[in-house]
Amino acid sequence: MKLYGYWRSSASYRVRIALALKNIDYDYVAVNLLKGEHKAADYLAIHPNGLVPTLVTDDGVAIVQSLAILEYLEDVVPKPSILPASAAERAQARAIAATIACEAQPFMNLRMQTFLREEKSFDDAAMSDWLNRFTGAAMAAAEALARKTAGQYCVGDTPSIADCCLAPQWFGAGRFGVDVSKFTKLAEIYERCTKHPAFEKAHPMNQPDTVE
Ligand SMILES: N[C@@H](CCC(=O)N[C@@H](CS)C(=O)NCC(=O)O)C(=O)O
Repeated sequence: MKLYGYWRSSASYRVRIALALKNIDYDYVAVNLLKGEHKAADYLAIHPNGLVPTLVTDDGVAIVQSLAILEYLEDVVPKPSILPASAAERAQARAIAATIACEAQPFMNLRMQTFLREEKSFDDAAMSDWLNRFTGAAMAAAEALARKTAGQYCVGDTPSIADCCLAPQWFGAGRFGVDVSKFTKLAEIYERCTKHPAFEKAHPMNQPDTVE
């Protein structure tokens, strides 16, 4: 398999965690977002929306959208599973993953921030308001959901797709100054994730394209 990603991209980081949890070997192709490589014609041919990540299977199928990639990895390498055992808990793990991936992370995106700063005159204070209002609200929802389902991790005692999304979100929120001080359950789970070897391997600071 081949993963097109960027070291600091939280959506790429989600997929790297799942690959590491499942011990799947893959080739990593760095797509430099700051140089606009995600908008190059050859990359748009595999990801029409010009975002990372993209996973290209051994059969040459390009799969986009990190949540779809996580589900694909679960289908082709079921063990160790990144979904809990019961149907209700699987839905709860997917719900936390979606709350983060669909409702918290998009507000932090490079294209969103570039548009607001360059075309809507957002300064640091306005950007901070924006991020804290919208990303903060979705993270508060994730916190409330995790409080109902968490054991050692977001749902039960095993890392799931919810944790694959939580760790990158926590990292990104820290980068962009989102106030996470009230999210004590997520903080506790994130701390546990940082000690897990798969999360460590997938961490942005440990990638071939990491810039110190
Ligand atoms: N929903 C997509 C989001 C992908 C995404 O937003 N990727 C970001 C990096 S985390 C990106 O490529 N941003 C480039 C840009 O905003 O121009 C997924 O989960 O894969």
